Amino acid sequence: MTPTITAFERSPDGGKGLARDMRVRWALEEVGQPYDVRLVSFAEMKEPAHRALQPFGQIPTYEEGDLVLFESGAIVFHIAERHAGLLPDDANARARAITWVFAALNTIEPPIVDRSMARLVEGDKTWFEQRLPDLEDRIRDRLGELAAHLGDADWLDGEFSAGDLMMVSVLLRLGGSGMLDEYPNLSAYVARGEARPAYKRAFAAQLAVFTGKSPTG
Ligand code: GTB
Repeated sequence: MTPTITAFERSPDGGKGLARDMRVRWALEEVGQPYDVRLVSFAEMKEPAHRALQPFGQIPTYEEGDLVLFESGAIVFHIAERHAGLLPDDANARARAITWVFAALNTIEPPIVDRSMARLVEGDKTWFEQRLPDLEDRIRDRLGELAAHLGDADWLDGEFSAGDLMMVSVLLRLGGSGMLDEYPNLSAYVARGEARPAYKRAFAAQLAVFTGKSPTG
């Protein structure tokens, strides 16, 4: 059964792939599962019909038959569980890969989101420029720790997994900040993720929503 996901009708990032449907698209591309996309406006996201799928009135959602999921982490985990390619077969390696999904969402993403939200909501306040270094130092603490763990490995724990997919997706949210450049092994890690054919297909598909052009040209 072909699943349907939801995405922004018009993403505020202008097609940079930063909205959270991108990680779901990437996971579906990695496992070779075709999918449909239903685009929703900001107004539609807050309507009862969408809230029945996503109680918080957000994207992405995932519908597959009578299964409805929300939360990008839960959706990616579901895809990884149902298809080969994103989780190792070995039980312990699988548990570690899942741990990295949680680490990306619970340990790395929160300070990155704090910085983005501060910029969005408080960017015009007089005290914003004073607050920014603290927000960025909190991100740097985590990036330094992550960089130390990664070392010169290609991926966080052996083969590429859902943990890497989620971590790269989260780190990409720092694009334009210059912060990733301070950690050359993390920059290279993110570049390896972006170089994956599945990532490129997912990126082209979400960009096509914005440009109106077909991803295949
Ligand atoms: N925890 C949920 C999940 O992981 O699925 C969070 C979902 C979420 O935050 N969805 C956002 C949304 O629907 C879109 S992705 N927001 C609308 C609302 O809450 O009313 C967050 C996002 C939005 C825009 C950019 N951007 O423009 O760069 C980046 C990320």
